[in-house]
Amino acid sequence: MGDPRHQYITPPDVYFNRRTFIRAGLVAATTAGTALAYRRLNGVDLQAVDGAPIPGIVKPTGPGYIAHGEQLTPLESIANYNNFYEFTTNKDGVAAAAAGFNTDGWTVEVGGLCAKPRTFDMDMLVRLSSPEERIYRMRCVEGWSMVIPWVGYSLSKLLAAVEPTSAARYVAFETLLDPSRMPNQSNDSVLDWPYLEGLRIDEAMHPLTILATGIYGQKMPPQDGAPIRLVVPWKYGFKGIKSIVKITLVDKEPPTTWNRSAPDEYGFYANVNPNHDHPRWSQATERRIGESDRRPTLMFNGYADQVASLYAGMDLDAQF
Ligand SMILES: Nc1nc2c(c(=O)[nH]1)N[C@H]1C(S)=C(S)[C@@H](COP(=O)(O)O)O[C@H]1N2
Ligand SMILES: [Mo]
Repeated sequence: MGDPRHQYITPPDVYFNRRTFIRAGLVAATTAGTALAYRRLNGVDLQAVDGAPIPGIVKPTGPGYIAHGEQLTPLESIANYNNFYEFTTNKDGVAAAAAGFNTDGWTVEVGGLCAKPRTFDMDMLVRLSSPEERIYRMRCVEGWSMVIPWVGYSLSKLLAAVEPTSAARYVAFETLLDPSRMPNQSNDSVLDWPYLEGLRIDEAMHPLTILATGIYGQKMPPQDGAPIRLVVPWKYGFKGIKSIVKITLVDKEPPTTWNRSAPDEYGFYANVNPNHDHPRWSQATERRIGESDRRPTLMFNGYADQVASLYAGMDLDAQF
């Protein structure tokens, strides 16, 4: 707790009284590709979201792929209340700080313990598999949640393409390191850059684990992790590393940014678990963006039927 960087995660009760929130959910969802006027809500400038529509989105119905019965969080809320510390630690300010983020010529280097390491450009990544709509709950470790219609496909498709060897037991992910494009990376008191994440290989191969290149049927806005980010719906949001440039198959549990920053607060697994409180707040409930009452947090964020078997025999509270 002596690490001054802990201040960057705001305890839930503080930020929920802040301006954007209460009304954010009242803003109507916009349709994909619609140009929005630049709007102000409760004094906050809302960035318009006007990404190019993604063609050919399919809607497979695998278990957990669509959060049935959940109301979608409006696009404006998803795109104006963000955690993306490379730009700013102010959630309301990420959209403006990331506007114009240049992803031209983006590549993702996929290598390590595999037979066919390769560097993919975005065209190759987009063509690798049909874009799928996945409507997932997202639960941030800070105690808020959203329901987000992602566009992407299972990470397993990409991993299969590079043919992991039997020695590959984990997958390590890395965000772009470029302070000229991600200005808060000039500030090394925020986090150690680049942002790092990791999964066990079976977690990475699970069909619910996706690489997302869009939301609401359109290309990913910069603030949500353009051009490509990870989404692991049964884990806390910080596992969903944004703006990925490198994916490496490795044999040992890789270092992860939040675990290194505060090992007693953020574990490697970070499975959503209402029974394991954060040292500084309860994880039993959450605030769904746009709702006023807190709701119970679900074990594995409601994906227990799909993923609990991955952790058979593990002490889930020890593996926080
Ligand atoms: N590179 C990078 N990835 C990141 C973060 C970050 O600061 N940097 N924040 C994480 C956290 S804490 C959350 S809750 C989600 C937020 O995603 P969203 O802004 O698209 O809702 O992104 C995660 N991925
Ligand atoms: Mo988060």
